[in-house]
Amino acid sequence: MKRRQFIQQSALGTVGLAVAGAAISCNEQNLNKEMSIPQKETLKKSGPIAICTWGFVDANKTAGQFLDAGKPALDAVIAGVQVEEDDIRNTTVGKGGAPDRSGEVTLDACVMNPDGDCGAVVYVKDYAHVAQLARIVMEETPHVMLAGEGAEELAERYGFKKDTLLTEQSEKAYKEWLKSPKYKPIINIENHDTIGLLAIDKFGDIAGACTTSGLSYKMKGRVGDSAIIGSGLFLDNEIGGAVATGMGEEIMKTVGSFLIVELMRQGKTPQEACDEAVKRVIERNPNYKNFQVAYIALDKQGNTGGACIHKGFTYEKYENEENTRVQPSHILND
Ligand code: SD4
Repeated sequence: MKRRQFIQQSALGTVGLAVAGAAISCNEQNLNKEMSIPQKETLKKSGPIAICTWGFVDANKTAGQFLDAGKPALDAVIAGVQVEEDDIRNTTVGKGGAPDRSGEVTLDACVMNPDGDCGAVVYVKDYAHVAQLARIVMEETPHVMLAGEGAEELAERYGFKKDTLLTEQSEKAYKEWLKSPKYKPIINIENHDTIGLLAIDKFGDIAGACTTSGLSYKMKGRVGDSAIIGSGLFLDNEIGGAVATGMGEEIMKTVGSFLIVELMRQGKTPQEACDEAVKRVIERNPNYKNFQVAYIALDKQGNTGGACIHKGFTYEKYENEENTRVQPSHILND
């Protein structure tokens, strides 16, 4: 069986399950019995959906409202994550992000569009809107990833606003940390963290973005999972998408977001796929109680799921003009 045909049949199978037990309309019956090729519009069980990591209500609503206004998913996810890139209260994203051990704030981000194109930037100083910068890499250069000075030069060339990312508050916290610096990077288990945002738009197309300042007081030059396509973010517009947050080193070892999309391709629901990806992280890692890893996922039919190690993680879901908080499955109850 050709790959495309297989995917289409799997997708049909999922739709069949989704409508079982409900009053099945004539169209849906036809869809199950007669259609051999699923059509985008018919397959969608609802309107646009946006989901994002942690409790970023404003960011997720912004993305959702973009979608409701008929904007493409990529515009929506970038507008959404920019809310956090601008929010100085978030110490893990954009302006106000915690610095590395040398006192410098460096940002990582990536984006993917429905065509499977991707762009990423890492180790970026002085510019907060790194998800948009990743989009410029994707759309305006022949490359997928730019690092450091090269990315900053691109930002300047495209008129991005230069900014001081270290705020008074994050500098104060850094100085406090310097009093007894531990080499261990600190991962925030319960509070605001990296934002990864996935959206499915009115046309049924999926896009995603992920943006972060990484681990607080990380080693100079350290880059985490958030800008690594397949780890912090992955999507296939025929299947669905996934994003990650938490200890990037552990996410990269299992290429978590790619894994989730591949598991969904094999027929797992977003929830089952996220559960399996977390299981992979903890399986051979006796230290798993000491860090957080969390995933969220969205499939082509608009089903969502999420899983994490520590209970403190939640995700936001915008659907039918409403934003709700979802508590995903978790391994530890602390
Ligand atoms: C990183 N995954 O750089 C990011 C950090 C993060 O929640 O997600 N914090 O490893």
